[in-house]
Amino acid sequence: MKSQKQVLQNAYSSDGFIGKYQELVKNTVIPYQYTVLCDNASGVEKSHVIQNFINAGKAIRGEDVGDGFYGMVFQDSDAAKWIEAASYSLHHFPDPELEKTIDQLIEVIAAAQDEDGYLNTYFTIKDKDKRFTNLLEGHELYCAGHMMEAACAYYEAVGKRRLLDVMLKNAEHIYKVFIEEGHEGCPGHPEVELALMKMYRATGSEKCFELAKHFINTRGTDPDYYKRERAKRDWTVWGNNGEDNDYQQSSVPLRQAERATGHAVRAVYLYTGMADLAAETDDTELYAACKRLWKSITGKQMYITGGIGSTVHGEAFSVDYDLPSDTAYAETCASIGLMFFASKMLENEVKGEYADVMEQAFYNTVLAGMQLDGKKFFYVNPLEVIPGISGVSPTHRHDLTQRPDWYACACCPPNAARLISSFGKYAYGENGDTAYCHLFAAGTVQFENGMGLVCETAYPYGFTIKYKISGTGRFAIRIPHWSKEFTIKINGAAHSVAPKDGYVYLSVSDGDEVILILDDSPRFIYASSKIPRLTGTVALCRGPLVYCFEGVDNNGDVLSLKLDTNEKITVQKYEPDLLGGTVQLSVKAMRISPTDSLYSAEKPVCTPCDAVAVPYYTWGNRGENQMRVWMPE
Ligand code: FUB
Ligand code: ZN
Repeated sequence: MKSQKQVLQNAYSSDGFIGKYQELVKNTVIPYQYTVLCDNASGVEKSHVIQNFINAGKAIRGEDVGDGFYGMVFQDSDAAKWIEAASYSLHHFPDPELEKTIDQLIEVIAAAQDEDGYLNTYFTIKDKDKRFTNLLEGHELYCAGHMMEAACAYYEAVGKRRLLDVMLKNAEHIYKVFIEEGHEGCPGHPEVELALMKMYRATGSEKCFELAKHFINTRGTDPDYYKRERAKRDWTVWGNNGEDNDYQQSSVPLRQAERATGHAVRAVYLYTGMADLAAETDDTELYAACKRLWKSITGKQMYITGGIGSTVHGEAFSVDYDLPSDTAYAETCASIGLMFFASKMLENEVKGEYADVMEQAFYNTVLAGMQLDGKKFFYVNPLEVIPGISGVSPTHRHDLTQRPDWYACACCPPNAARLISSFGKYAYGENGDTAYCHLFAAGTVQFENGMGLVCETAYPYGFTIKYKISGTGRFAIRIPHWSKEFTIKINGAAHSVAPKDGYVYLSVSDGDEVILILDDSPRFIYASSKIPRLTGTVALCRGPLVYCFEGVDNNGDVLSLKLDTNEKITVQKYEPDLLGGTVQLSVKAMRISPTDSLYSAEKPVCTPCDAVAVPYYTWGNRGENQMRVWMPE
């Protein structure tokens, strides 16, 4: 029995923080990304993704494939994620023109589907006979999963079935290959598992459900599969030998997994599918494995910004407590996947820690992944950059100081867009007569159980959240772990209630006004001494926001600053024109005077000063400069 379920909700309000991001996605990100996908954006990496579908359609019809396939083996997924982002956006902002564009694109995609349901432009254009022979690297099931997610989103948001039917046929084909014909192996890049669960709910197809179960239950039961598969092939995509089962999350059956390992995005997509299946089927053993994996990530392998997958080597989890700030990988997609995982954990059990992490990842790494103007994107999210070293030194080449417009491997930009436009899905949930609020966003929400609410808040810059309730039932609101104190008022009267597992449960009636006031104090945060190089350092947070220090606010140099944590943090006033509207924090600090020599026996001279911090998600928006989250104290 699910503890509560996600429903697509409108968390949009034109004056809310999330609403502004959703408008940005609608007005800028979606149109901009579409021009990139059509190869009409100048000066950016070529995409060719739509042309790939056109060319695959030609291959299906036996015509000349023109300029063939271009891009990554998983290029198809960029179009899928764009459709998903655009679909969720249509839910808030109906737009016949955009709908027409999606419908046309869907026809191009449908034309690239083979008679038997197979759909993948790389293999259709390049070599039909190689289908499903390189599960390790080929990404066919990954691309299928993303297109299934797009199909479900378009159906959910707009009610049109065309893409859903295409992807159901595709899912049935995969079912035939892997279940009826007994093809061995599991997706090298998990994703289809979580997508099949969505397909199952959207279409009622038992085949989708069986297939999701199959991939989850068989993964790790045959640890030699990828090695055997590699030995049968005389070709590879990237030269992966299939021998690192930890990397492939396939060394043990998933129910026995103890630690999150390997490629971080793959891991959290996989765990999302597992948690979804566990909730759907009341599978306590599977949920117990999910809990261990959750703990392994959030207790030992996660940055304060909600970033995960700390090493560039394989875009992967490293060993426990290896969380370097300056060489961090922390891919934007991995934090998005962590949010997916968290939201499915919430469907197993309503616990504040899941929504806390969802929020931590969103307001910090996910938002940092996108420039404030919606046109540039970070793939990698370091917690410290030093121009001249970051992006330059061989050990720091992946940690860029500025967001590029686009990437040859463009997984993150459309992923951020789909997440932001579906924010309401993560913010709310319901079960029977209870409506849940996990995340705070101004907007109007209608639950399936008949309850509804209008939420007004300036969160994350205002800490009062006002709900006007319609309908009668229970209303559960998360109290974030960082809010040491909070006040609840119902119709103006203070209401004393103790949180249970991070949520307060209130009985509400039609017309009630519920006000939640959270703790707005800024705080110093200290890291575990097990994390190398963080001893003697401190980070600044306020509400869900992690702050960072940038050179531009600190005389061009943050490396020479040490914070005085005996002094109070000052909260500056809200600046509507700074960084899209923000609140800076300032702290008393000491600046170490520069010396000419590399090393010296002389004790540095320190001069008192004020150090100024901005929210981490806004960094890198004012030109190239130093940035640091963890500061010496
Ligand atoms: O492999 C597909 C996507 O590209 C992954 O999820 C990202 O980490 C990037 O490698
Ligand atoms: Zn990515």
